[in-house]
Amino acid sequence: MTVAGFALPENASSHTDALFMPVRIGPLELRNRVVMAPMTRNRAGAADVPQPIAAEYYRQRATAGLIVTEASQISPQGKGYPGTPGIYSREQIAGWQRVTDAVHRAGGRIVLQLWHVGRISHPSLQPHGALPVAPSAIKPMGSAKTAVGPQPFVTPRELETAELPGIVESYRRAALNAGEAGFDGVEIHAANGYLLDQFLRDGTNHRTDAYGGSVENRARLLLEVVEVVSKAVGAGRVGVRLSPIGAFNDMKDSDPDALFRHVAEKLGSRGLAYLHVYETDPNGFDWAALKRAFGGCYIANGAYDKARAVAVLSSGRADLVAFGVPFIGNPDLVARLKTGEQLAEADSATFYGGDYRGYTDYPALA
Ligand code: 8OZ
Repeated sequence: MTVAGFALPENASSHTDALFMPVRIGPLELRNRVVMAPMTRNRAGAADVPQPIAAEYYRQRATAGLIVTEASQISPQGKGYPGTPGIYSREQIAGWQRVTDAVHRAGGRIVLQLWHVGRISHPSLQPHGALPVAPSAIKPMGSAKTAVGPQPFVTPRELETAELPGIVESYRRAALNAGEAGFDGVEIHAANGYLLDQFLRDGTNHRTDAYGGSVENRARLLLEVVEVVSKAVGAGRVGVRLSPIGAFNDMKDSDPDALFRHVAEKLGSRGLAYLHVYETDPNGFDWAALKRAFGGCYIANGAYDKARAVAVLSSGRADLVAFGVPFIGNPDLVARLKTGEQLAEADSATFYGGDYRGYTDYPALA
């Protein structure tokens, strides 16, 4: 992994400069260290095609050093919510091309987040009403978000070992599609209780084959995906997102320190663009040790405000910081962080689904 221009100059005129220093990640030149975090917005159209309004939404936010798109299913089986976009059909590639063109014309950089939801789905969202699939037949607590509202989760079908090469192949294909759609890279979503995270953590993985049991075995599927995706688009264009202690989607692990140290070390040897970490509790885990284990570019995420972002960069504990909700209400978040301008509050009623309202109608400051 190459990260040039990485160290912050000793004579930076103010610590806030840390956020606005350009950085090179693999082949990508980023204009600042403010990342737009991936956020599900549920506004894709028929056949899970991103609509023209998505191009407008991302273009408005193109002053981010890097945009990570909303999670996008790599296959029909990978879908778990209404209105999420895919990256497996010609129409979806064409829809995403509008997005990457708009962001690039505005001078921005954008990577696509590759997603398979595993058990966080419902037969009504699956091809032919099939059961969702997972490492083990363990039903999550809670409800799936279906087209007709919340429905209790069902017990997923345990994937056969012989099916796993097909899943890996879907990731490879999706990464190639992302390249064709003009993305600068891809982020493999291995966080928040979706399929790859379900394999990593032992609350959801009770397998007895080579993909379950030891931390080495539980990390195997993720590392196979990283391998083929890196071959497809170049390791320097591949990031991975983790959430080591996130409980969302009914997740737990008996020893997250050991598991994620192993995962970070293995990922660190692959020449990846970055590791993107959802730090769900700033004090609940040794994030610095995770960055050291990885050894490359680390993107911190999790309710950061300007002061904490500047502090985490200045301390060397992270190299970039991703902001989520602040980017919804503030398309010009980078400018507002720079000037110290007041941030607009985003309306959570329009986070998931709907139209342009709460999506492309948040103004930038004049
Ligand atoms: C919120 C609602 C639906 C999906 C994640 C992709 O948490 C998601 C997601 C978040 O990673």
